[in-house]
Amino acid sequence: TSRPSYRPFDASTRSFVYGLQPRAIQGMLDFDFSCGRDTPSVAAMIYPFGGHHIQKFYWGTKETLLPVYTSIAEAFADGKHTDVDCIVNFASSRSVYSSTLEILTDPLSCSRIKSIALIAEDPNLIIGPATVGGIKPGCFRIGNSGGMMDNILSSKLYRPGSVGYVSKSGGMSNELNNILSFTTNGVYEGIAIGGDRYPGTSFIDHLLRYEADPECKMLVLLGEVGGVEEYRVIDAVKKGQIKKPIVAWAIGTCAGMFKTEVQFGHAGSLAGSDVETAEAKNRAMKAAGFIVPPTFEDLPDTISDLYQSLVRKGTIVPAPEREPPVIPMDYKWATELGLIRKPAAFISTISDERGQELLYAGMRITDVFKEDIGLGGVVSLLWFKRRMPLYASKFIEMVLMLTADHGPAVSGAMNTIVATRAGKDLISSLASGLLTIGSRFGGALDEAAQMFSSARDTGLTPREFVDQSRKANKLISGIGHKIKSVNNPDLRVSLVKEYVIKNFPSHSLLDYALAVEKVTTSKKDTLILNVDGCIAVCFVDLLRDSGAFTREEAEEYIKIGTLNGLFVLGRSIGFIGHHLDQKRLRAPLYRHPADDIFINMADVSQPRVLGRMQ
Ligand code: Q5B
Repeated sequence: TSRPSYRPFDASTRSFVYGLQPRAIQGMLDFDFSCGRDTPSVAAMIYPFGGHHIQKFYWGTKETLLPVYTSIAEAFADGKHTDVDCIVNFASSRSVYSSTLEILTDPLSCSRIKSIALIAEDPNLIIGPATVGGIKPGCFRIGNSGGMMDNILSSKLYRPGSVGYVSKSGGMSNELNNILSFTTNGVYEGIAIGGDRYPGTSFIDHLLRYEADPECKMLVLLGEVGGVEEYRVIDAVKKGQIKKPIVAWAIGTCAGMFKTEVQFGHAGSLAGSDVETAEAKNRAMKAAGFIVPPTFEDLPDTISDLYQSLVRKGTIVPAPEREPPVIPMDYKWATELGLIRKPAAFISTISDERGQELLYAGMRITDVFKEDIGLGGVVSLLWFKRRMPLYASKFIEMVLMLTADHGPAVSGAMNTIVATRAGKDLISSLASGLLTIGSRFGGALDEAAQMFSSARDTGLTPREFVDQSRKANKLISGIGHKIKSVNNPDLRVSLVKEYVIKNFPSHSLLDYALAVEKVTTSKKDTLILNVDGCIAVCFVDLLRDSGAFTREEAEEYIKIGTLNGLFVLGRSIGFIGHHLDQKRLRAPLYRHPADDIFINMADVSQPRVLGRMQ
């Protein structure tokens, strides 16, 4: 690049970001856009895990793609990214050593990279460790320096000013950005060298750069208690290496108010000797000709006075202000601030996993187990959004248990088995079985509930109901079974009847259905109240008479088709069992024997002409 060494960052600086830091990168790109840069300051990311891929970011109101490479070598290979000369290394302390070594030892990286935020070696510029980095208004932002975009905009960091500053802390840098935005024409460049006791570069390195850079007109040094870095600046001023006016303050003057030694936030902010105290540093800087305010509170006025005098002298000629482009606010942030709203596309009222604990209809998952509500209780919560009486949730469990399977010969199990033997996976085989559930097999509950309850509600006697159905050529759902009969009773139905008669407060619809069964079995002994029908009428009794539902709710659950769900849920257990069974048996592909299929095909080999008049 053609940049002088004292100016590592300008509006064409391009960088690699080491580490996956999408938020920080978006912040850098938003800053770039606000500065009016033509290209994003981040060219690519380096991340050793997950393979080479691409990530998407906003570029103003549009979007742009950035590649993610697995190594520096890969990033620079084949003549790529020749414009990159800076690396912002976000690697954690665990991996910062190896990643920095990679940057420093890769031959291409070694020759091209001029600055590394956090760690590097001569002749490169070192910023950090333990820093947010720095900012070059209008040009380049290292990582998260400068804070959120609203802060960047209000501190006018989207365009250069005339003041070069150094500080240790990122937080205090933000404060300086703010102070300089209203006391001067703003920041020319600001670097936070980091709170480490042994920073890669120190105040003096950056102040000497600012001194050499003709665009930087005045200096600000915000030092702090601990270390002797401020004295190196004092020496430079005394030796005439720094001639530009410099406002300075060492933070931590309150340390003297404490009886014991005070360690401030940074690792290095501890006075090891008298000269390292903030008081001593402020005295020494003042004596060397720095402009040192009486207190930190006076710092803005002191900076302002110096700035105004430089403007009067013509050293600084403030440029006309320009409005930064509008950066759209991120949707999430705008929502958090309560600035925007949008109607939700979905409404859900049964469960919530967003908080600390999963909730089923408002009940914490730990309470589900603490109160031992069982599977029936969970179904009550997630299907009916309420706790039901114990006998009711036990009834649900009973239904799930006794519908779990009815042998391999029923149509749903057959289809599961055939699908499994065709090589399908568990979910496909299960789905194949479930899709067989219909009005004749296992899916008669809803219609049975509806038919029996409306017949009884309209005052039909059981015989009238049977006759009316026959007249309408309509089979009664819940009546009839392929193999079960009066003489070969379905014991599942007996169990349900027994439980309901013993435990339910009312079983009037069951009684009505049993009276209907008397009529139908008098005609044919297989026309029993079957398992679907029995469960259905009992569930209507539960919905209507348990006291847990209003009448409207009970009718709605019948109308919206809830009850087939009981068979579907229960029988899924059996279908999965049949799938696993076939897998275990290594059952081969099934082909139905042709002699078991009567094939009756019409001969269509000759053209057929319809409606020809003779
Ligand atoms: N008739 C279940 O048919 C079956 C009549 C009827 C009035 C009726 C049939 C039916 C309604 C649907 C229903 C659930 C198809 C069944 C289940 C789960 C399962 C399965 C398992 C498990 C049986 C003979 C004569 C004819 C018909 C008359 C028949 N049904 N009249 N109302 N409902 N029921 N499904 O035996 O005069 O001779 O022409 O559709 O409730 O799926 O274990 O297998 O756990 O897996 O083939 O238990 O009843 O009798 O059709 O030859 O009829 O009875 O009109 O009269 P079938 P069909 P006619 S439980």
